[in-house]
Amino acid sequence: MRSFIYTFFLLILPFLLFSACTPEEVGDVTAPKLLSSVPADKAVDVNVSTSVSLFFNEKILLAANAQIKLNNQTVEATSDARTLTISTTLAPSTDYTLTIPDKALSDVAGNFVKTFSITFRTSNTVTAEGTILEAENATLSNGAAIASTIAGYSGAGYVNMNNGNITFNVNATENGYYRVFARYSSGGDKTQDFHVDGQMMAGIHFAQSAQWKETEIATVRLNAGTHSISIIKNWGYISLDYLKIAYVGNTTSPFNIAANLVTPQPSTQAVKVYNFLKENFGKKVISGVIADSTRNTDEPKWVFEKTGKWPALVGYDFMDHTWLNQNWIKYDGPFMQGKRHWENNGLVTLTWHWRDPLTKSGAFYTADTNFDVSKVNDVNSNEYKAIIVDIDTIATYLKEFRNAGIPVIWRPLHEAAGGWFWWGAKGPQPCKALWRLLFDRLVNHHGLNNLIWVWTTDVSASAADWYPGDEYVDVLGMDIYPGENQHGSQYISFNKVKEIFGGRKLITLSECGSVPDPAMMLEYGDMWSWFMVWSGDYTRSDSHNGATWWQKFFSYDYVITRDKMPDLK
Ligand SMILES: [Ca+2]
Repeated sequence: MRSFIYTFFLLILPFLLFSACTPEEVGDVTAPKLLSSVPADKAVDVNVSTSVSLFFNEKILLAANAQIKLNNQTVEATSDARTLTISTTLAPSTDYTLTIPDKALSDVAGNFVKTFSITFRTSNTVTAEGTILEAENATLSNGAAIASTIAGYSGAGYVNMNNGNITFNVNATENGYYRVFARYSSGGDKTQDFHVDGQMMAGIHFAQSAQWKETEIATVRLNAGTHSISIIKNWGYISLDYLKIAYVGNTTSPFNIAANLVTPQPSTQAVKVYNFLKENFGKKVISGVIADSTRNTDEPKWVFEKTGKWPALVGYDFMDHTWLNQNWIKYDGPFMQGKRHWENNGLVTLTWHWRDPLTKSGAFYTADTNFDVSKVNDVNSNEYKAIIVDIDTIATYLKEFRNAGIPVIWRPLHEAAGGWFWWGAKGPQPCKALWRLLFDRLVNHHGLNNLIWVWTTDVSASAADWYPGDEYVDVLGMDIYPGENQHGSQYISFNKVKEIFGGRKLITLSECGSVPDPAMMLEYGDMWSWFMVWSGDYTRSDSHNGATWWQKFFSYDYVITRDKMPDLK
């Protein structure tokens, strides 16, 4: 036994060590072995800035005519001792196969490495320059399919949405805001839903475009890390070529809210309410609910019964008030109920579903009336005269509020750009003329100095065309019905309104279904001046809001309920 140990240390061990350290010596018949690689074989989410390198167990030599292939393209490579480095620029969201062919690499003894490959996939890392995420590389579902019929696409094709959805995985490099552009083609005007990490964030309007068209669709806020961005089927088919995403920065531009109301010499109380809205804007949100038209106060009462608190703001509607002498209409409903609410420090808002002024048919939907709003420009037309009669009728009700010292947050001609109400049926010009006529008639002719004027906008490309103007509007409202159980932040729309109108006006959620969770408003910065939930299921059903959500809204100290309101009389 002793002689074996002696032999091992003196003769065998030195030979083993010597062999391991100098395999290139004469008698070496073993080719270099791959120890590891960057990226590792079968790696996913590989950063596009990664330098591709292979590491071997011994020094390697690179053949002069080595045809090293990356996705079938020959690439430059350099060897340095045991490392082979590939010269290439990786694209995001791409599957790669790196192939080292026979006779490309050897050790110094001339033992060639047999052909082998490694595969990896790059991530969708987004930078300030913008990253293109081809739709054909995204995850498709519900029948969305790759196509190539429409020429001029980027990458290897595009996706026909059909009835399906397209989901992109995005790797945000930094916390902050990212602009999202879409290159698409569409046979008509369509709308699709935009989801981030499974939350419905905004409805996206795609204008008709037979050719490929790149358009900005949203600015999203992402924390560093991986996120999913989805285009979800809503209405109509589009073809999507790619999304392009670019990092913007970590802040948004500041507001510069108008100091004064647009009404000259407004009432003391209107000024107090406006100042209150301004003081709380961005910090707190005022809770509100519609009072189910003129007929009752069931909705706020229901909220009170479920939570023990009244919403701070209650909405009423002059929907029936231009129908004269109808015994079923409670003409004094908005005033009597609004007055009681105001006396308890609540805020009053009024909408006007303005029924056809001429025929008195009761219709206000474009589909149900051919009332021609463009006649607003012809003072001799019957339409113009009927408009004036109706405005004067409504003025008598607004004067009741004025005479009682009650400011009215006044929101006529809502959702005009949608075109579904007659006041929006003929495009922006007659609608703006009607708004200015309404303003002039109520403010200057009737002396209504208690109104705070709310214009309901959308965020389409034409939103600014519909705007009556800074001198006629105090607050910008959006009506958002995000669908059932969608309490995510609506900051994309909020920030778009701010951007389109220059941050000079307060922004409110003038009507809504599911209310964004106020904690999300705080986190994402879409602290709307107030929210006003619509009646019925929108108020009461758990699928929209319901008792549990109302209790949650009122549990936040930055949600203003009526008991938290100061006396603004
Ligand atoms: Ca494409």
